[in-house]
Amino acid sequence: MLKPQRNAVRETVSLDGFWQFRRDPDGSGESAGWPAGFAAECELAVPGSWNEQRSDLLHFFGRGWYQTRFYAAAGWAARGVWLHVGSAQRHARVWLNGRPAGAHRGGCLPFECDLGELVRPGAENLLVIEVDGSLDPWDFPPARLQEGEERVGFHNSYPAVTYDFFPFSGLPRSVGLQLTPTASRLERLVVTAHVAADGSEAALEIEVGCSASTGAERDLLLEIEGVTQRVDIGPVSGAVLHAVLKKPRLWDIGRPELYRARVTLCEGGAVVDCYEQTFGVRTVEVRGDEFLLNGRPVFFKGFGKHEDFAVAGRGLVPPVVVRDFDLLRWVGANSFRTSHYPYAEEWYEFADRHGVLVIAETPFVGLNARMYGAEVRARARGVVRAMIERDRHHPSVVLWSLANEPDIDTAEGEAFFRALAAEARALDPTRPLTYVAHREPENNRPMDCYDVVCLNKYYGWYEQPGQIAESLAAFSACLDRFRAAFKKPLLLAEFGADAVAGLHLEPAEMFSEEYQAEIILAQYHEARRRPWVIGAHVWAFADFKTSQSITRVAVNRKGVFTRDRQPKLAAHKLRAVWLEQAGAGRPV
Ligand code: BDP
Repeated sequence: MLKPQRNAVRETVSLDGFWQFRRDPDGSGESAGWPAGFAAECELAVPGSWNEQRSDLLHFFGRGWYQTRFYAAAGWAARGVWLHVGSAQRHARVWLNGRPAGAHRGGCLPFECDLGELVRPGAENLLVIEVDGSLDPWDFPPARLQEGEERVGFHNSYPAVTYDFFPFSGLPRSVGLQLTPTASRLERLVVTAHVAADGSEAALEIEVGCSASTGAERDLLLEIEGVTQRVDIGPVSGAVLHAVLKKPRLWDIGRPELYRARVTLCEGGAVVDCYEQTFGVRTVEVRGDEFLLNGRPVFFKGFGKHEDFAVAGRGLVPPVVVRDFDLLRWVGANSFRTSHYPYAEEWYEFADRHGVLVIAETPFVGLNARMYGAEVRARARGVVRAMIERDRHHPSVVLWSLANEPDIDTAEGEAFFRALAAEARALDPTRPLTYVAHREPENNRPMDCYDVVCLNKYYGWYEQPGQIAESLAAFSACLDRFRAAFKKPLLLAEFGADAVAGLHLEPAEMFSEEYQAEIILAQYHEARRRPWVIGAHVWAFADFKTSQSITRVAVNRKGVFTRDRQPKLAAHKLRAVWLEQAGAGRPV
């Protein structure tokens, strides 16, 4: 699936705006005829989670129906018309003019529906999307604890989910139409660059997928950097093209060199579609104890984040994207992790354009023994496939994280994580793999098939609370245990403490800005003493909304920025360290 784009051949129609909305608490909407239109209860903004837009929706986790109207021009009769939904949290069913158009399960990746046969040209069309925001215990991530199930820290919270962030619902990303001249179109465009050892050239492999054969003779026109080639592919639906870039400009941290590959699909000599894929040329490799970008070692400085902002919830707010990247630059970070799910594509595109590294994560958080059976495993593989397919063209994505803090205590669990690694590696042999561990090495046996050990540890917070100096020894010993067990480079993926902005205590005590700053700096320096530690990501970039519990004061306050993106003391301290290190010529 290609992200919609507007170019010389393709048109897009944005459906973002205010949609009509109605709750369907008992699930009777379909039988009551809502697919053909319903009497609205209120209006909601798309993109946006519904929960914080209206007070009465904060804790609504049922089915919500959205509808909007768009006008289709008469000329649409002959054209390809696809609906693209950036994400529906958590499951969706779609109708156009009362007729079923598609369905999708899972809330963090896009889906599309072919509207070609359903659209009414020269008329107004009614689009209805039912979003099932129920807390599905079998979703990725599992949105509800099962009877008798406990996750340390997350039990006794409301709503009781298996993870530490609010289970926002709704349509958090853009919704729009993609129009192509005919129903034949390009469906896939993957550019892989193989850089010669001496950097003198890059061999490009361009995989092109088209919609099913129409029997017509097809040819593809490939344009990169002003060089054009035409390839006759016959009546088939895919081809692999090759090209060579001489003296490629390498994409790097702070040096966002990008290229564009334009592919035009012709049938019987007539142009039927065109797509432009942005890509970068760079190498990533884990060698010995180092993570190499273009052959040079990288130290990851940055954060785990969330898609989270007041009122919009998980909804995409473009000014927040700009602000977050500006703050990453301000604080001297070079990277972030899309904890704990794939983000809106705009985040990765921005990272590509600004030279920021991304650790791209699956929505596999809160997994435990009950999630490792055959059905879930098959679905999980599908999610990995969809994520890699969606995000593989981003040069900013340098590491796939296949899970956050899974509990792997059974043979089935081990098999699950070994199979997942094999799947990801087969799909994308160009990037290293990790998953984010917690607990102890013996709870993380499958780590031996991953390239980098990512580790979350909260010494001085959940363990040995209030004792920064004392907890440092335990923290160090833990890093060393993981090193001894796996002999791999280690990235400290989460560490930190809650701080209530404005709370100052001397001497530093828990929840004060001083305590947070002190613990982050102490652990950061301790970790950096180890040559095999390849990065430190503070948890978290900004405060973010969670379920309610006695351990969360309205939001998780481990952000070094507040939820409205203002720095706490820790952000200033990190800035001093990170900018000084950059100045001293240490690896960035
Ligand atoms: C870690 C989780 C993260 C939480 C964090 C915390 O990976 O999602 O928000 O703990 O407790 O275990 O703040």
